[in-house]
Amino acid sequence: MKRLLLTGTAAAILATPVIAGEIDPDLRRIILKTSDNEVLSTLVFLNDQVNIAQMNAAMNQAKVNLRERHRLVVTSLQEKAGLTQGDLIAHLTDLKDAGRISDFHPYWLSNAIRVDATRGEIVQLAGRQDVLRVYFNYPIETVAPMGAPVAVEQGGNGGLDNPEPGLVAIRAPEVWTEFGVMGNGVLTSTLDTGVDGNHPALASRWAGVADSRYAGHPEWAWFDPVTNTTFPTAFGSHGTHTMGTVCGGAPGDEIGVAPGATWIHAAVIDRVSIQRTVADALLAFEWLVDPDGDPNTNWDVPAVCSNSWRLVTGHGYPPCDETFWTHLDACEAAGTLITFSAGNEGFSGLGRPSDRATDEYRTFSVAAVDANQQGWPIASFSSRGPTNCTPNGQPAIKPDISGPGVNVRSALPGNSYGNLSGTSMASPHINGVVCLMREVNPDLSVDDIKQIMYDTAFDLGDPGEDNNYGYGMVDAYEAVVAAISGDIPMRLRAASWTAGVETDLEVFRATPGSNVAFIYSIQGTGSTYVPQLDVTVDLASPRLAGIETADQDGYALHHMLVPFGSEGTHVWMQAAEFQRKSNVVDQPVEYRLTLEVSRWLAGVRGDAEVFGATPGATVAFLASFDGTGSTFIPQFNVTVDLLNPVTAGTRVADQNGYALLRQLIPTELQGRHVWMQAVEQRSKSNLVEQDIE
Ligand SMILES: [Ca+2]
Ligand SMILES: [Ca+2]
Repeated sequence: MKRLLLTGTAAAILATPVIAGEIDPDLRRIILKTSDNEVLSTLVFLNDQVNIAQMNAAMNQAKVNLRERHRLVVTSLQEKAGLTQGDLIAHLTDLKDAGRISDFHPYWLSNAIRVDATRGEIVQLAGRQDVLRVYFNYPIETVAPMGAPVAVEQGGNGGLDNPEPGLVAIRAPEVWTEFGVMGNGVLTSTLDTGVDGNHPALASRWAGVADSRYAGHPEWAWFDPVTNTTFPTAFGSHGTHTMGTVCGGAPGDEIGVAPGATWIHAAVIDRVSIQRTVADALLAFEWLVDPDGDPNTNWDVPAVCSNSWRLVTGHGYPPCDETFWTHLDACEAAGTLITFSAGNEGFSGLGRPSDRATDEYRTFSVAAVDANQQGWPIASFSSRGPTNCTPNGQPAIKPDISGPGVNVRSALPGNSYGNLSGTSMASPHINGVVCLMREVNPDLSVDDIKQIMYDTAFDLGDPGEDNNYGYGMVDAYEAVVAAISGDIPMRLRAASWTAGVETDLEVFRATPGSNVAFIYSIQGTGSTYVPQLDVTVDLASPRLAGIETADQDGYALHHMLVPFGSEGTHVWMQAAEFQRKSNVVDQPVEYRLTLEVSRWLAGVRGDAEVFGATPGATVAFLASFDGTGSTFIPQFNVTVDLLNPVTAGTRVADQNGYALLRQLIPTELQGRHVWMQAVEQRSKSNLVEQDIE
């Protein structure tokens, strides 16, 4: 067992009994490396938090409009903070007056207080009854673009006649011309490095000048807690470029997806030498969710906020950290869709909070593709999934959606334009598509907008959702068409298909109370009319897995035992109800047993390993020198894919379903070709085929 040796004081501090709250494990590690007098910035979360998930579900069910959502969420959060923070604030005020802590700041978006203090004071605060947990207040930073901006001429590209390749790829110009929809009347936002408010692509649509309701209140449209400016200013080129992609458009040079939208901005990221932290971002989200400070108005609340920054491991920020999640959930419940760039770390993984996959919709994470190339290949730098930040720790697919992010031309401070690459450039494209959707359907909920984007995305890479592209390239045209109709398709989700194992088929957004048929095909896709349901499904020779009745939320679940016989092939699944059908899910049928065999060298010991067996079951390792075929093995009640199989050996699978056969390969087998398969009761593995060397 590993033993952690602690120096005297640190050990004594962490040995202090914690009565109610606790210190986050990462803060504990930091405390151990901190001296007694050093001031640490922390976020103290109170015990009593609004249950946003429950509130959001109730509002979804009641189809509460955005204005009412905004009011309910903001007032609930503010009331919670007001009712529960009094004692702690009084205590912190005393501590500050006595010189025992440096500073503190209360929040309401999450029921939390930033406290800057020495480790001794922090540990004591964590012990309070009203404290849930104390976190380190980590630094944050932009997803730095790949390389410096490459200046390009204004008007040399772009415009309605010659739009940017990225805009064409996501079909934004088709939305502009066919529907006249450009995001007019929609308010958008970003949290970034500031924006050049004089840039011709953006100046006229800064909400502070575009909308008379802001007269005398620039602070409702521009948030700068660092230097308290009152007019949009660029503190780096990043924020001007990303906002340009959202809604930029000097007349005749529309560089943005939604060049009719107005914008507000919080300049809280990478303020040059001033390090920004989670607490600053929390302050910005608190502003964003109600800029005019009046919960009864929601004209001031942006439809969407794209974030081209993240919390990184380089700063010690741990994977899957949930510190940040509550603020984002509150913003989304109040009606503002939040997107994050996946990150520019390629296969080394996703940034935080892009790595979160606690459900289908959070955190909405954006990959970058090269829209200048045919087939829109994934950018090499685009952070790949999967993630393990899931409720059960099992891997989940990330990111969620793709947008153009290679050599994207947009605005740069000082009336110029330039190309940048990065997932930072992809996320604003998604922001712009949300603006277009909200223009045609202002009350679409955040979850519905994301679902429509998933359903209408142009699939790239491996069929279906994948760890490079998510659901694929966002399709502004199809997304707007779906938003106009408001008909959000029924959605089928299928767990993995493993022969001989029970699987779950889930349907969302069925008609409440209707009969949902779960169907599958092992013959591929086609077009088959189903008279009982009066619907034409997209499957060839469909088979019925079962019928379930959708509940009041339109949810239906079917458990089925995946039949043997199609292992190693594909299955296509679809759900249908009267006159409606779901998406098609296309999956490989997996083997329950996986066989792995080392190289066979005559005269040398060879290993054959089986994974995924039933613990305690007898596993037979079969070999055939006659090739593949179809042979029924009565003892195991299974038909194997071998001709004239011989049993190389049997083993009992251990508690992890693992079995190993280690055998000397007879020298006389040299030069032969062998096919191998493993079987247990009613289950067989993949085939392994090799030459014996
Ligand atoms: Ca308001
Ligand atoms: Ca795909």
